[in-house]
Amino acid sequence: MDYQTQYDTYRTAVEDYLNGLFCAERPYGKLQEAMRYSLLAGGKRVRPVLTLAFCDMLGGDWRNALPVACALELIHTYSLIHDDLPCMDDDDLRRGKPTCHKVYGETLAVLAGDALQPEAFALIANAAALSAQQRVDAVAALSSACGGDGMVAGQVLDLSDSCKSEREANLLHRLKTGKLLSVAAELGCIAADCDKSVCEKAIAYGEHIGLAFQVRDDMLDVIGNADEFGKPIGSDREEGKVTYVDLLGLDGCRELVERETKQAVAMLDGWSGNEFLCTFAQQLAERRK
Ligand code: GRG
Repeated sequence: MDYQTQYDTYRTAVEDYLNGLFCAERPYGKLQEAMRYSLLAGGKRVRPVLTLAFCDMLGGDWRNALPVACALELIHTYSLIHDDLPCMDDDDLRRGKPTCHKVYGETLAVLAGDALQPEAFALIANAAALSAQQRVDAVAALSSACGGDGMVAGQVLDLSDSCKSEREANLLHRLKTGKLLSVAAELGCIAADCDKSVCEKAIAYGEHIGLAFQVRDDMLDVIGNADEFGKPIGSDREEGKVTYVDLLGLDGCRELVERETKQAVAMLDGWSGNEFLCTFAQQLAERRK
C-alpha cells in the first residue's frame, strides 16, 4: 500500500469513529453540537494516525487502537478550543472556519472543551479490545502528557511571555506540542502490547517530530499561505510571541527541522514495516498546513 493510501485508510477510520460520538439526542442545548463542531472541523488527524501506525508497525491490530487514538484527538480538540478563547490566544479562525467560541459563545466553548476531556478517558476505559492493564497504561500516559507537567504546563509558559531563548523555547514546545505527539506514538505501543524499550524509542521518535512540527509551524506563520494554513499568516508576531524564526532565522529553522526529522527516522531503525512512519516524519517536515 502506498503512503497516501495508508494515511487515508487510518484517517477515514478515525473520521468514522469520531463521527459516531456525541450524536444521541440530549436535552442540553447545543453542548453536543459545539463538541462535534470542533471535533469534525477537518483536522489533519496527525496524532491518531500516529497511534494507529505505531500499533500497526509493531504487530498489533490497529483497529483495536481506535478508541485510544480518538481519545487523544478529543484532548487535542479541547486544547484548540480553549487555546482560541479570548482569555488565551483570542483567535477567530481555526482550520479556515470560525472558532468554537465565535459560533457558540465563550461559555459553551469552555464547557465543550471541558466535556471533551473526561469523554476522552471514558473512551479508553471502555476500549473493549484492550486488556485492563493496557487501558490503565493508556490513561496514565495520556493524563501525564496533557496534564500539569505536560501540555497545560507548556501553555502556561507560552502565555507567560517568558520565552526569550532557544532553551526556553525548547522546554515550552516540548511540553505544549511535543507531549501530545510523543504520547501518540506511546499509545500505539501500548495498544500493540509492547515492552518498555520499544515504547522508549517510539516516544523519542515523537519528541523529535514534535520539535520539528512546532518549528515548521513557526515557519508557516511567516512563509505559509493563509488559505492552506487555515489561519492568518503573522498571527504569532502580532501576538508578540518569540518564535523559532525570531531565534534562528528561516535557514536555521530549516536546518533544525531537517536534523530533528533525521533523528526521528533513526529511532525507527531495525523495525520492519517502518516505511510509513519514515515518510510521515518527512511529510510533517514539509507540510504547508
Ligand atoms: C489550552 C491547555 C491548552 C493548551 C493549548 C495545542 C495548544 C495548547 C495550542 C494550540 C496552538 C498551537 C499553535 C500549538 C502548537 C501545536 C500545533 C501546531 C497545534 C495544531 O495542531 P495540528 O496542526 O492541528 O495538528 P489540526 O488542525 O490539523 O488538528
